[in-house]
Amino acid sequence: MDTSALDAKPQTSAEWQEFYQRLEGKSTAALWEVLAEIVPREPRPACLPAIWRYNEVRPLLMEAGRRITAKEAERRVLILENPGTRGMSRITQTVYAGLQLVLPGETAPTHRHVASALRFVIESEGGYTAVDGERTTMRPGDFILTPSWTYHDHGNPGETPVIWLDGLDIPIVNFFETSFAEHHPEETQPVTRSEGDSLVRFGAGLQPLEYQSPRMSSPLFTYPYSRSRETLDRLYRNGPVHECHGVKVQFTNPATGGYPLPTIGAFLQLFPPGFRGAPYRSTDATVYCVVEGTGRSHVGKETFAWREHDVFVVPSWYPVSHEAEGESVLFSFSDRPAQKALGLWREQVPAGGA
Ligand code: GTQ
Repeated sequence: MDTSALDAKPQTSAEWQEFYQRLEGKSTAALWEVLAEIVPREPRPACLPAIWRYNEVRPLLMEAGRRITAKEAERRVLILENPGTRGMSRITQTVYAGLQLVLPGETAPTHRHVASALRFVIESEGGYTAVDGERTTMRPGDFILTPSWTYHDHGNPGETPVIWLDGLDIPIVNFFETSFAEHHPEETQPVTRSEGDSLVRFGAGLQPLEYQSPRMSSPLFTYPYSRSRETLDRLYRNGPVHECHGVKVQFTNPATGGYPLPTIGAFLQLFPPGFRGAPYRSTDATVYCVVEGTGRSHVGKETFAWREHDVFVVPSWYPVSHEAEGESVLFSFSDRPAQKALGLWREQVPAGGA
């Protein structure tokens, strides 16, 4: 490939600068000065590899719990802000992540917004989230959806703090400038369907005869860890184990076989004891949350040692390789469905491998 246009050098002479000033005066600019930056040869992510250690962030979340109620805050959440994009309320360029706390006896009021959300439960003994009139009890490791524009509220009738990882497509919605949000007339929305209803209707490889997908998200709201963990366990016994990913599955919309949300995909993977994964990269910057075990992940030039509930992020096109001590499980999510829908997604597995 020739290099001229993609690697242009700036024109600095007084004569050029005078021309550029006249361009600026008419709201125009020289493409050749910025081409290499706006059409890079490969992704140049603004976000950086980073890790949030649960034992460091949890005390801050609990302090927030002493300072403000869930009701006052609307949502009591510590945003996990990427160090490369501070102040922008995001963990990657396209995805938001936060740790949400609901204390015993608290509720977080009912609202809805265009942004889609996922919850990955970290601590809960009887907390719930309600979506469209159906409550779902939260258990550690459960994956729960709040599709776009569905009313949702959270509550904790139990006796211990409830904490989960939030993942939302807020930066995508705001990039397109398409955000709407509103409160429900009632602080806690009425329960109109029995607990487990969506799991009964859609969680057994069956669906009601008359079902026609009313929206782009999965009609199944909750993916209990008891089920997904057993799937990983059996897949591990049946093999094979991928050289990069270990035993990896993706959460699906059971009505379509596609992703659970139109903008965010989510994954669960198991590493056998002593796993040493080969490097892999893809264009979807990925947020990982450790569910079980301890290990290390190499992300570009960084190495993150991780343990249960730690969150770390792998930016777009950074090589990542995972190593596990004992048997370990990682949850992850990214904007992969949005990239695929737009024809943007690429991945690279080791040459000759996989
Ligand atoms: O639970 O509805 O972390 O609206 C950010 C915005 C959680 C929520 C967040 C939200 C929510």
